[in-house]
Amino acid sequence: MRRILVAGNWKLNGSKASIQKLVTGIVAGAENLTDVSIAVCAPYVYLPFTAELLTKSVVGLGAQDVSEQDSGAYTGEVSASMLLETGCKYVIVGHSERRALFGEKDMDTARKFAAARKQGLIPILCLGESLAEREAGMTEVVVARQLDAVLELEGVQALNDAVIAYEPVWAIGTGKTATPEQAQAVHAFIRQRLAALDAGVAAKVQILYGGSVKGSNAAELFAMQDIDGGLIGGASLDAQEFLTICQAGQ
Ligand code: G2H
Repeated sequence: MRRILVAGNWKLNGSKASIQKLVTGIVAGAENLTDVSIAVCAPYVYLPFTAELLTKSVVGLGAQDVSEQDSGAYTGEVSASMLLETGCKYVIVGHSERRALFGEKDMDTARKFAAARKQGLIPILCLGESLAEREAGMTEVVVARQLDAVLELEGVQALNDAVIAYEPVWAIGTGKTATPEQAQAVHAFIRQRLAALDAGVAAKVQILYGGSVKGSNAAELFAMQDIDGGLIGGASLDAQEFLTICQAGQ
C-alpha cells in the first residue's frame, strides 16, 4: 500500500526564532510516527537553517519552488542542484499561488518538474481548479490539462519519482475544505488518467490533498482510498496542529 506523506508548506512565513521552535517541536513529535512520511517546505533562505535543525531526524526537507534553469544569468532564481546541496529531498512545483500570482503556466511548471527530477529531487506537482472552473464543471478538464503538460514533457514513468498534490484553489487558505468525497473523486480521476498510460505508476504514485487541512479533518480525508496524505499550509505553522495531522496518517 501507498505510504501517507504529510508535507508542510510554510509559504512566506517564519523567522529563525519561529522556525527553531516549530521544527524542534515537529522533530520531537515525529520520533513516534514511524508509519508516516513527514516533510517541511521552507522559504529558500531558511533552508540551510532548517536542514541543520532536521539533522538526524526522519523529517524531510523541501523547497517551495525551483528554477527551470540549471545555472546562468537568471537573477533571483534558485536551481535544483542548489536545493539538493542544501539538503532538500522535495520541491513543490506549480503551486496555485505561483500559477495565479506569478503567471506560471502549465509548461513552466512542467519544466520545473523536469529540472527537479534531473537532480534527483522529488517534485510535489500541484494541480487544482479555481471556484469559477469548478462551478463551470471544468474541474477534470483543468486538472487533466495541468497534468498532461508534465506527461507530455516527461512521460508517465517520471511519476515514479514524484508526488502529486490536488489542491482546489477555492479551498486554499479559505477555511473551506473539499469534502472527502469531493477530493476523492478528483484523486480517483487523476489516478485513472495515469492508469490509462501505466497501471503500475498509477498504483504507486502518492496523491496528496491540499486546501485547509487541519487536525480536525485530516483523518477523514486520509481515510479515502486515493488520498495518500496532505500538503498543509496554515496548519503546518503550529507544531502541535501539524503533528495531529501527521498522527492521522499513522
Ligand atoms: C494550499 C495549502 C498548502 P492551506 O495552498 O499548500 O494551504 O492549508 O493553508 O490551505
